[in-house]
Amino acid sequence: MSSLVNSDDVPISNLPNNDRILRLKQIFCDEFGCEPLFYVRVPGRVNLIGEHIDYCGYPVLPMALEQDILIAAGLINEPKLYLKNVNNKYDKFDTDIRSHDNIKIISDVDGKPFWYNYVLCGVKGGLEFLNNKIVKGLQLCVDGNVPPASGLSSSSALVSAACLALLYAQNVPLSKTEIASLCAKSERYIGTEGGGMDQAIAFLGQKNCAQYITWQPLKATPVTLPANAVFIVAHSLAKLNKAATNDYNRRVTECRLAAKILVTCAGAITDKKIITLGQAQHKLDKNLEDMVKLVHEYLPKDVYTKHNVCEILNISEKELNELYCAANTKHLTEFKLKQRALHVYEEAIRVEEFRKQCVESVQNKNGVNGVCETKEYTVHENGHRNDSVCNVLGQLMTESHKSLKNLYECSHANLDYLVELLEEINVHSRLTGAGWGGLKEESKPTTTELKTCWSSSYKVIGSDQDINEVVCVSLDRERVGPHTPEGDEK
Ligand code: ADP
Ligand code: NG1
Ligand code: MG
Repeated sequence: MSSLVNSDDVPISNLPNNDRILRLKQIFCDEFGCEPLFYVRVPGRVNLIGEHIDYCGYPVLPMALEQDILIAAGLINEPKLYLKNVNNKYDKFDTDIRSHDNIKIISDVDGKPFWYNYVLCGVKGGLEFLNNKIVKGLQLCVDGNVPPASGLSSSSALVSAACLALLYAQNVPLSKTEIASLCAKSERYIGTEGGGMDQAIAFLGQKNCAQYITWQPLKATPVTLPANAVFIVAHSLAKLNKAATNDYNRRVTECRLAAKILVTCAGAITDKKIITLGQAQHKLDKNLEDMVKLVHEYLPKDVYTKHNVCEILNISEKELNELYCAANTKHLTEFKLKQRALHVYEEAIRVEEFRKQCVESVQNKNGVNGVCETKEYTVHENGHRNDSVCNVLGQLMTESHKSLKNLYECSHANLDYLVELLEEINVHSRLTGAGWGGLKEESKPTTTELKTCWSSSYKVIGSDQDINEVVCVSLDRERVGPHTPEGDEK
């Protein structure tokens, strides 16, 4: 008998595509010679707003996707892990899982992680949590349909599904917030020092709403989106495996240094501990707007050398490396502290505004004290009806994108091009996820290719669904029209 372990308690009959389960089951049987005992399913996510601020302690606003990582699992009596992927481009793998110390997460010669490293992260983190007390080994067969390395968090879905399978196999129950935090910690074994947004929404996402995720303690508050807002996810055709470069950790390091300098220059006493930009705000007892002013005052330079930072903080280079850097950022000699800190504080302001607009729009729709209020619409020059709430949300997304492009420098030429094309048709859009992308400028897709990808790869997600890298708010549902993307359920 099979059972489903789902990060959102969906019964097996409600799985989006049962053909997929049957195929996965068949491949599992062919590989391991027996039927799977249970299935694990963890979704990808799209972040609506609040990019690169989770690791600074600020709230974010993602929603879970229908696209997921699905794992069929079997139990064995030896402490081993056997791994198969339905996609043959991913090699089979097996390893001993007696102790988390034995699980080594090593990348290939180019520094790119092997796919199974993400599974190993989940298993290693789970074993550590269980003090290596496991009663069963695992046979896992993985089937993922979150576009990989595209900003929709395929990595965290894979890490989290593996960790969930290990815990379920040992019959260890954890609350959703506990397992989300455990998976955030586990994924750091891949080398990126992430903030926890992806694992949080993977476990705490709910149907028909986004989640306002806050930290310490981890909490998710549902946010209902305006009924006529349509969110679309499109792929810019640029991909990047985030753990293969130090782009992500460089930003984490820069934010830590900026936080420490702000607090030091403002005369607050700190010990040597790392503090986030959020903790800096808390320590200085300022609002976000004041923090923006303090950044201009205390971090005026465009570029800080390591020597500059050491002088301001009165520490040695060795201390700076040990306290604030990740393994792959210790060699860096220059940092952009003003730009990164400005993005973080201004993006945190945008998240609050976005959430406020959503909450107020629902209150207006339901009416305060039961009295239904009439919504006001303005008509655009181009004749389209313009809902003011959608317009404000869209503008916040546009500002977010500009900031990610110019201050955080994590966009990509393809993505900016797609954003420009959408602007022409009066659609607001932004990058979602960590960003970047590996294609070189010369391989930039043509307008036709991008337009094709735009019109063929999206799903409407305002109420329940979604797909990839640029998120767009359209002004109203009629303008987008009915759409059945390829492979969608009929
Ligand atoms: P993302 O934005 O999707 O989280 P990451 O760079 O963090 O991108 O992680 C992408 C990596 O996750 C891929 O390069 C691959 O190693 C792994 N991965 C994602 N989906 C799958 C899958 N279905 N099967 C195997 N590995 C996967
Ligand atoms: P992606 O693009 O899924 O690798 C990363 C981080 C998030 C968050 C976003 C940027 C991990 C696992 N994920 O997402 O925590 O910082 O970038 O907002 O590190
Ligand atoms: Mg990822």
